Amino acid sequence: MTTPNLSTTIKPTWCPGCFNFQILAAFKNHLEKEIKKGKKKEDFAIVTGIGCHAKIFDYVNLNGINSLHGRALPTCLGMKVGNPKLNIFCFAGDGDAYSEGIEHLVHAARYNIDMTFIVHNNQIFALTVGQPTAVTELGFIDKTNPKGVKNPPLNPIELMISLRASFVARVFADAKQIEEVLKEASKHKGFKFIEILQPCLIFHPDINYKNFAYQLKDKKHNPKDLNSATKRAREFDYDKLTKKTKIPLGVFYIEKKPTFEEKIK
Ligand SMILES: Cc1ncc(C[n+]2csc(CCOP(=O)(O)OP(=O)(O)O)c2C)c(N)n1
Repeated sequence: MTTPNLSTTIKPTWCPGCFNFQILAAFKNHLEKEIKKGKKKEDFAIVTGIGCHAKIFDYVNLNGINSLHGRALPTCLGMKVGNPKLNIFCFAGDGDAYSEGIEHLVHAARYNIDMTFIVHNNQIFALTVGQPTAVTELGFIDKTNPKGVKNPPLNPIELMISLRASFVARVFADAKQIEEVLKEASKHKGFKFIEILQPCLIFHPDINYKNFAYQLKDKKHNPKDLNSATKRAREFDYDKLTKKTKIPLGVFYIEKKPTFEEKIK
């Protein structure tokens, strides 16, 4: 079988060196491998929110919907009701997923929709030039917060585990790490939450994160252990980095349970 062309003719307008290019490359590689294994391009769909991350919609030659800011997940839900077999990859920013659209994320995890939700977490509203989101660190200053952010950041990994989301992972925006987690996630049926730490080179350039990270699999972490997953999730609170900061990466939590599609049959 020949591999269909997954590229479009649209030239990316991300900043040179933007970590979104790593996400794009990994996603296309993953799809190509799935198609080589026998899946059809039409088995997949792409859904995005609005933001820098959402430009990925223009660069991948797949059916789908470039949805509204914060409303990508209800769009996926509707698509799944219409076609439960569709393999949906939904891309959202942290503004999209954790600020504007947090209510949808909570319920998508509860419903256990069988789909993959990928958050490009740059801890900033990037497309609108750098306002803080729900995961921006305390004290961050911009024109909308001249005295600095006063509310502590949300911990999305801890939130997802507390909701018993059925697959919870976090990786750095490195194509190899992303491809690996997509491969792991493809074996799982249910709501697959994957957060990608994706520094924004202009408005939130935390490339330093790599130096604080460790891989959960190197610590023999068991993703079926809820208590251990919660403990690991609390190791990084998304606030300012200190000498003691540790950022666990990899699969935190996996739980097998009935999917939304099975429940509405
Ligand atoms: C309902 C709605 N609210 C606000 C906006 C304005 N807006 C467009 S992009 C954006 C920022 C997106 O930030 P994020 O989701 O974190 O993605 P990023 O640009 O960082 O990839 C905002 C606030 C909008 N388009 N629609």
